[in-house]
Amino acid sequence: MKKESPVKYHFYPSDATQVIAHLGKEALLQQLKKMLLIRNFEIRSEAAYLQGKIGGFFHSYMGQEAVQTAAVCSMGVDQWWSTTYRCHALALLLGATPNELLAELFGRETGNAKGRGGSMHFFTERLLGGFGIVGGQIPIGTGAAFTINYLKSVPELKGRKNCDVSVCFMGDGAVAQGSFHESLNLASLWDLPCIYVIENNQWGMGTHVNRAICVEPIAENKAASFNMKSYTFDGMDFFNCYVGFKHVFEEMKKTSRPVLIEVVTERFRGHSISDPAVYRSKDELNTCMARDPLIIMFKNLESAGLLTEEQYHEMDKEQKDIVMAAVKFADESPWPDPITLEEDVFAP
Ligand SMILES: Cc1ncc(C[n+]2csc(CCOP(=O)(O)OP(=O)(O)O)c2C)c(N)n1
Repeated sequence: MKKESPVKYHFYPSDATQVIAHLGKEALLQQLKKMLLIRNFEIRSEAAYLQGKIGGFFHSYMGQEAVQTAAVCSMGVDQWWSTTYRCHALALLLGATPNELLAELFGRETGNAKGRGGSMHFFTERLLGGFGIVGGQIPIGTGAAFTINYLKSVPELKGRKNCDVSVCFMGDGAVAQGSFHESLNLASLWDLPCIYVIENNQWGMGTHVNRAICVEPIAENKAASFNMKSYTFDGMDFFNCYVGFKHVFEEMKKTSRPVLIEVVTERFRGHSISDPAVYRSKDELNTCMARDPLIIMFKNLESAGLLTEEQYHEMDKEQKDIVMAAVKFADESPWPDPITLEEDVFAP
């Protein structure tokens, strides 16, 4: 059960009007389109799961769309990225196609990991995964940041293609893991350009964050013990996340100092598809869904005269059609040939 939560967050200051002027109409519509693609992807895959077309674990990113969309928009695809099992959105944002991701969920040969990984293990050239172990990606993201510095410091490797930063997303539940503390300690000691992002969606499975983590706001309280700067963003507001991530990114390119960010957000579904979320009342859910990140973005664009409600629904329908076509593609794709079962297995 949830306890009363009097947490006072200090969000990084932002002004939607300035972001609208800075990014311009086309770029903003592209971002909204991406958020609509993610939402439709989650809705249609959930339906396919309930029809028995998908097996295994399934964790929806619905409600959190603004966070990773803004992060990728502000830093560009070409960084190192790592995240949890809640990885559908990040894979889409980093260029994986709806076809290959749906096929992966369906366990088909045409899938993103040839049908072997499923929902929790999407990857792209820059996405190091999709991790099922809570906190498992934190040392990986830290190692990627180490690589960035290493490539810069070894003269023979200086010509190699490199990134500016490593961005490592985690849930609030991961903060209590040892891997969090070891990683942030080393990142600070070694000046690693790693942006650690806690997506605080208030719950770790059915346990409310204020029953699991002893200090809140989390980043604000924890960062000092790693000699890091901290920031807090409003995860339901694309504009706030965009301004905050952009600031951190530009600062890190100059300092190479790691940073701890807490993004306050909400998941609109249970922890996973098999969680009916009875620990959260209907009223609580309605309150958080009233701050739907897609609607907040739409309302801002509408009041700036960049989008009408009709155009918004058209965009939504376009993205729905793309996802429906991907569901068909997945459904018609072949199963992996059993003879290939031992391919890509590295264990001796
Ligand atoms: C090391 C480890 N312990 C426990 C689990 C079981 N488990 C899976 S998800 C989860 C909750 C994590 O919550 P949080 O980090 O807040 O992420 P969210 O699911 O809210 O995005 C737990 C305890 C696990 N996968 N790995």
